[in-house]
Amino acid sequence: MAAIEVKVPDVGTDKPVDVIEVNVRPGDVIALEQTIIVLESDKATVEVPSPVAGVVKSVALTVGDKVTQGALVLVVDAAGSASSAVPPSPPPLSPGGRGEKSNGGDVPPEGEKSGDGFAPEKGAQGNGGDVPVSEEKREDGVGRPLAGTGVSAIPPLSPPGRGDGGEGLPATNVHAGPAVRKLARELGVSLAEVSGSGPKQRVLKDDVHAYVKRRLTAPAGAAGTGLPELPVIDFAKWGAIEEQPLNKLRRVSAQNLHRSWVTIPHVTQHDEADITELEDFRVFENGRLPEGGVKLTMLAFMVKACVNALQKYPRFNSSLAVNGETLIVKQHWHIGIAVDTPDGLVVPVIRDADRKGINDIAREMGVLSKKARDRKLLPSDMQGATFSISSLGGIGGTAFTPIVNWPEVAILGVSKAQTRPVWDGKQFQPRLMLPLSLSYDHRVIDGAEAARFITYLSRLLADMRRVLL
Ligand code: CAO
Repeated sequence: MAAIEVKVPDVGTDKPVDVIEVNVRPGDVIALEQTIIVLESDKATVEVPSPVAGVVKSVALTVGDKVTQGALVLVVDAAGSASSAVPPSPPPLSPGGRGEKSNGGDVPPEGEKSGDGFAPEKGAQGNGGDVPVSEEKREDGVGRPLAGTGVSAIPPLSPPGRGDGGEGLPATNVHAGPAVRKLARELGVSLAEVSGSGPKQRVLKDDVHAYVKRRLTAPAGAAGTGLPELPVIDFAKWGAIEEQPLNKLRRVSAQNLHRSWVTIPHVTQHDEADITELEDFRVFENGRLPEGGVKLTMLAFMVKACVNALQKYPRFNSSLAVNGETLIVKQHWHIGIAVDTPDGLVVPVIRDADRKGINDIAREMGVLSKKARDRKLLPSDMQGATFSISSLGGIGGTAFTPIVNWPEVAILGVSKAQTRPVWDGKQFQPRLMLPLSLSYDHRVIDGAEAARFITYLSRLLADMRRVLL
């Protein structure tokens, strides 16, 4: 192995130029023509390619240094080479533009050479001006159909048309070197969206990597849905209006509901339970309540039946990890109950419902719904639910599609029970039928499993003795 000194090539000016990126470190294995540093003059930036392949022994420059031709850049251990090497002079590149590889052999495109050998900033994409690079000319394949498939290649992370990386349009206001622009294009990142941590807010490679990492690890949905922004509409154009600011509860629950709706693939499975006997029992029990006794509600029975069904079908009592790779199955059964208040919807939680009797659940629900309406719920009263129930049965309706209360994976909607004629095989019988609507996260729960869950739940409600089995 010979130690080769790599020096700054002729960059077309005698004036010192800034070192704005150092792309290698001691110990790195570098390839021939791999970019080792990026230099910047007043007018443009160029990548300096390595004239040798080998292992970097030492790096003589740091970001911020000013250098002229002949300054030492690196010492590289390379076999069978001379003891000193100067990289081929980079062509007068425009940032991120044509000839990005800076292989020195390229003839500078006509009309791009500026006085100091650096290309002018205009036409930052190197296509000779502000004209977008046509799809055929894109090197990175973004937006082009994959050969023979008719399917588009990986779409850019950012919406198109917002600068570099989108549709090949120049991100003219972004301060970034060619290597960074190339990287951004390869990753489909719009540099306009990346905050630069370098001098003068220059975007560095690390900034692009950090941006991609942030986007990939952001909770699903938080990184944007890709939907076009909603236009602001002036409704007063069509008649009188009154603007009512939303209170904090409504604003927060709107955000949560929206996030759940756009990030969870919802399916709702409907069924009905014959609660004729259960209702008779409930009414009978309530009729002989002792003084100050707690009224048994249908919802309290629902909670108990749901816990039983959740124990039989544990995936319904789980959460999907944010990375989408793990299912967290909970071995505690905390049931959230949607409560309608004048200020908006809240979901207090009945903890450890598996260990409580129906009377206790009914009592606790009474306490929690009063606290909700008196605005006395604490944040801790509303945390940790593993499954939720939303009952509109006291109001009316035949079915609805409740929205899964993320991070839960399922929610049961209950509508108004009605006495209906039900065929028993010989004749119609008047039966009290309770409509159930089970919404679930289809990433976690299959349709067949949901059908089994709701069928099982209906059977339990038809004969609550099954809960004891
Ligand atoms: N079918 C028919 N009648 C029902 C019923 C059902 N499924 N559920 C309750 N009822 C009747 C009860 O029998 C009771 O009637 P009586 O006063 O004659 O006995 C009445 O409705 C009130 O019932 P309840 O006291 O048991 O209260 P509830 O269980 O219906 O509801 C609560 C409690 C807190 C869930 C409810 O007050 C509430 O806030 N519901 C709205 C929840 C909501 O907004 N969900 C939507 C979320 S998504 O936007």
